[in-house]
Amino acid sequence: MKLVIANKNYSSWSMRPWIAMKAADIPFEEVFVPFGAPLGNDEFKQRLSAYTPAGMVPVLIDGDTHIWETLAILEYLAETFPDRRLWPADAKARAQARALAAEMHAGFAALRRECPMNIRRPVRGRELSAAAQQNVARIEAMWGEVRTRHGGPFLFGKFCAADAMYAPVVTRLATYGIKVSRETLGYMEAVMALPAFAEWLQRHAARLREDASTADERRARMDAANPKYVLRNPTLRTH
Ligand SMILES: N[C@@H](CCC(=O)N[C@@H](CS)C(=O)NCC(=O)O)C(=O)O
Repeated sequence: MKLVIANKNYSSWSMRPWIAMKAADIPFEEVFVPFGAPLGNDEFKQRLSAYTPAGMVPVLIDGDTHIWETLAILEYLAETFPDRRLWPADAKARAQARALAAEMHAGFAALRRECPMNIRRPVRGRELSAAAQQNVARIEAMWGEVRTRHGGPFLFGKFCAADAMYAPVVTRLATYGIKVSRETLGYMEAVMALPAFAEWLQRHAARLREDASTADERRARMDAANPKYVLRNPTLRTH
């Protein structure tokens, strides 16, 4: 299986199935398509068109089948690897886990807009609009309710697809210094302590290092090939 994702710093939708697959120990090959700038640029869409005409990551590829849309990917993984228990075993818990996942998929627009995932950003507080504050209150209430019912440390006891859906929200609450309850912090700690979460951060850091050394090499090559001062303005070259 292959999972097509974009930049680990920003791509919250990429993070969800990636974390789910790592946490459930489902092997896959990662295919990285960088966002570039600005978001939605032609080169990104062009590169991605090899995997999906939908123009967005993530995409799961299993043989000749391409699955786009995060919830569909998680469902496919759960069906393909039933022993990994990506959804809770109990039917009622499973229905609620799906409700939480769907609410994340369709909702919390204000929080998503005001606090985009940005792992590299130094932790600094941010004032939230009333709408985003309501989103946070709803998320905390929902997490609290299911964790109380199922005993934690994850939403439904053991890690499941609903936790994967909320992993980027955990980073947002942390990055933007959003004030949350002790219970919420307990959940955030559980998610951040996942080896899969740590691996996402490590891989992100490794790519930053790689990009930095590529930039250094490029600079060194330029310096070696060019004299220190080059008049690049073509009108000056005519003199
Ligand atoms: N509904 C989609 C959302 C995917 C999505 O928004 N992906 C973003 C990256 S996090 C994307 O590919 N954006 C590229 C663009 O907007 O051009 C899903 O659940 O997979």
